[in-house]
Amino acid sequence: MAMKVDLSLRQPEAKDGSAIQQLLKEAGGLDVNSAYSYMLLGHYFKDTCLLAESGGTPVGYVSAFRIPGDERTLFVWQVAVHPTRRGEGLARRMLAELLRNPACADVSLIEATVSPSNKASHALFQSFARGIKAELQIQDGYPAAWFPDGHEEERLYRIGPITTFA
Ligand code: 9YT
Repeated sequence: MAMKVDLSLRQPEAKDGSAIQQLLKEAGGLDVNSAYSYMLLGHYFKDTCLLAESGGTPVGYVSAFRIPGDERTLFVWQVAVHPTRRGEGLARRMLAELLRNPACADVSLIEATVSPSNKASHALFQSFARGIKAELQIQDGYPAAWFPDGHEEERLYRIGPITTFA
């Protein structure tokens, strides 16, 4: 087995957009959005996004934003981990790091949508909620019928109240 180079976590920048899109392609199971959308996130939402790199290559990524008009809620858009770096707790580490960021100091609720086949995100949010003794509610989100192309439904996950990272 190849030696694993240490990980570093940092905020993404606009210029990381193409490499992040490539990570999403390799990670599988998530929507591969345009490189441009990852550039926008790195440009305008960098405070609430996180990139994990190994040897300068992205191996983990979390995108999130504070909901306009409801700034205490952090919407976690995508949590992606490269197949070669699964099972190391990287997703959890990125989420915790994000919440520790001063930009998230007064966040008290996490929302995300997760499709039924996305077992990794389901397990992540379930164990994350348990770890901080918060409640996890799973509600209807976006039904499959709203998507054009055989996309699964997206169920709405809500985790709160969050106090541990305050
Ligand atoms: C938390 C997370 O990664 N959700 C995925 C939402 C959606 N299926 C997407 O953007 O891939």
